[in-house]
Amino acid sequence: MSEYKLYCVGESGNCYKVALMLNVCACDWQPAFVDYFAGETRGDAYRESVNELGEVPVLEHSGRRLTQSGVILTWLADRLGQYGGRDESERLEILRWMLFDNHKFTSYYATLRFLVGLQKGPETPVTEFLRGRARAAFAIVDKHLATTPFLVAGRVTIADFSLLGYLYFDEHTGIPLGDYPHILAWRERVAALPGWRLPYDLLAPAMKAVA
Ligand SMILES: N[C@@H](CCC(=O)N[C@@H](CS)C(=O)NCC(=O)O)C(=O)O
Repeated sequence: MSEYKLYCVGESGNCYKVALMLNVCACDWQPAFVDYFAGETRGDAYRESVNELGEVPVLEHSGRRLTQSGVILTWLADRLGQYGGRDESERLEILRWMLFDNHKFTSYYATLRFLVGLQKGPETPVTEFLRGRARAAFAIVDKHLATTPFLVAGRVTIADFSLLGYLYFDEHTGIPLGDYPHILAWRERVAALPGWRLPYDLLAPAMKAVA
């Protein structure tokens, strides 16, 4: 049995954020498949025994369960002494970007990708709204990255893993990343880390098709 167990869904960028951190830190970890598409996270059993919030990712370590990718990333950075902030100012900057990610960057983009890229639903006022909000968040990040190679402190941190969580998936969203050249270059820089893998390579065992 591995040291870390990650309850996850293969298609989830929120899970990928944590899987990527575990992998680039060479942790001994294994994915545990959660059948999101069959409603497992919405069931009482999952909410009572795994996560009352009804979400993945959940990281289990030594009998303890942590949820929320931002919390998990922060905990791992502290525990492993890697990819965290080196002083209060850096730690607050990382937190600032991860809060922005959870509210404005991942949230709108992941919902858009779910509706358009995974469910392959039609264009609606909702998808139009989500795309507009995601594009606004992308523009903010692209502008920030015009003057720095990584989001915080000029080096890779958990903030990068958080905001990049959905940007290595290739499902159609109607937002060409080529519109954001600094985001594209940043995505390549992070992909050069030893231990970096594409999402479906890291999370393949947590996908229904292969479980
Ligand atoms: N802010 C959370 C978001 C987690 C989240 O939304 N997870 C999705 C999968 S990507 C989920 O489990 N959804 C289950 C549901 O809404 O029923 C995090 O970063 O961990």
